[in-house]
Amino acid sequence: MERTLAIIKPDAVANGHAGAILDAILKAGFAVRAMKLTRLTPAEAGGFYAVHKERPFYGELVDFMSSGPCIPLVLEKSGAVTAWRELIGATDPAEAAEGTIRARFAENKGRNAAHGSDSVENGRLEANYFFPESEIVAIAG
Ligand code: 3AN
Repeated sequence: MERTLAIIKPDAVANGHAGAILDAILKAGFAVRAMKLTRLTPAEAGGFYAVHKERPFYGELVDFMSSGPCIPLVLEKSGAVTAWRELIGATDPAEAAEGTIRARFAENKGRNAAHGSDSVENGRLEANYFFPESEIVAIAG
C-alpha cells in the first residue's frame, strides 16, 4: 500500500487544529499507521528539510519547525501521496483550494499547517525519518 508522511506542523498544533486535521485525515479514508507528538530539535528539523538548505527561507523553516510540538503521521491508502497533497492544498494558503487543510488552517506560506511527501519514494524515506519500521503498525492481516 502506498505510504506518505504527514506532519501536523507546530502552528496547527499551537492553534488547536490537530483534532480537526486528524478528523479530515480519517474522513478521507487514510489508514494511520504511526503517529506521535514530538518537538524537533533544530538538527532534526534541518535534516528533514536538508533538500531546501540553499533556499532563502531555510533558516526560518528550521526555526519554525523546531519552535513547538508537531505531529508526524504515517498515512496509507491507494495513491496516498497525491491524495494527501490534494487534501492539504497549495503551499501558500492564499492559493490553496477551498476546503483544503491549508486553506482552513494555515497562517501563511511558512506557517502552513501541514506537510506532505512529494513522491512515493520520499513518502517511504520520510516515514522512516521519524519512525523505524518496528513503529509502523500493521493494522490488517
Ligand atoms: P510543500 O510543503 O507544499 O511541498 P515546498 O516543498 O516548496 O512546499 O516547501 C517546503 C516547506 O518550506 C513548505 N511546507 C513551507 O513550510 C516552507 N516554505 C516554502 N516556501 C516558503 C517561503 N517562500 N517562505 C517561507 N517558508 C516557505
